Amino acid sequence: MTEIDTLNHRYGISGQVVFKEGPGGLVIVEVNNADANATITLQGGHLMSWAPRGSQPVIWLSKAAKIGPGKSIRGGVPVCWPWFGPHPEESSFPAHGFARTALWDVIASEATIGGDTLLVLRLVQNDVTRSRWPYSSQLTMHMTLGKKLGIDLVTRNTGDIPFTIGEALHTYFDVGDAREISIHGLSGCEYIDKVDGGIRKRQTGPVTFSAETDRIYINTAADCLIDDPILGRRIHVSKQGGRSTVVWNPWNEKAAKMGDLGDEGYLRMVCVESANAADNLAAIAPGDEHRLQVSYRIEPLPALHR
Ligand code: TA6
Repeated sequence: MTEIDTLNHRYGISGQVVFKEGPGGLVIVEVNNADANATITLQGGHLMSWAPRGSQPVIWLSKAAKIGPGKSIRGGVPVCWPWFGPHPEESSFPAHGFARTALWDVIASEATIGGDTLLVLRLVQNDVTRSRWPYSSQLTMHMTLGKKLGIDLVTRNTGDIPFTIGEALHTYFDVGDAREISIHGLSGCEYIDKVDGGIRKRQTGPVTFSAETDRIYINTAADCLIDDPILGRRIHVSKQGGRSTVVWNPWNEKAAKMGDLGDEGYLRMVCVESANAADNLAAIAPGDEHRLQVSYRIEPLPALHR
């Protein structure tokens, strides 16, 4: 029995959860229920797409994404763990940690009575991960897929040494035109402006985009709203357990150098990342569990905001 056969036998749900070989030879799981469809690769525990039934996709995936073994995928919901950004000491370690390119396995699947699909994945630890993270820990991810998308990233300290993590659900949202959107919920928050030498500033009003934008908003538990007048919708980005929100769009010049964002792809995406980064790293004591939770949903953009 192949790995995919075994996965379908143990965790497949007829007509709702199907494991198959996907792009780049990666194992993917396709989720289809009455309220939504989604695609996740087991490499990275990486949700690549989510669309509520009858809606434009909410999660953006680059048409030029390079999908294959060991490669980070441009788009979807990359899992940044156990550090965010460059490793604080080891420049040879991968940016944003190793979870997004490591193998994850499935530990549960369920068709919930509410009509959602629940998938629970666990990071597979091996010599490579242990060489980069010398602590006893377990990382699991609980995805609830339906009219809303819920993701819980759960870190458990299974050893007797305390540790501190940086993390983010580095979500790429699909927008009609990044030049026309506005992000609400961060006004008054302090942020680190990575495009302006990392100096600290304070947000006034909504976040709008006309150039490369790369900001770590700190000490904020606020939900965010992405108002999109082109697609006529509002994306609610709710979080629990995250004290930072990262907002990123590479804009044209950086996008052109990246090679996997596609032509003008930067105009169709914005990253609003629920995180614990910079000043907000999460300390986890032995035996404790830390949960970073997000919930995304869409509604028509209220007429007043069009
Ligand atoms: O979250 C924003 C950011 O840290 C940017 O600085 C940029 O590096 C982006 O992540 C993408 O990083 P990646 O390693 O996926 O190319």
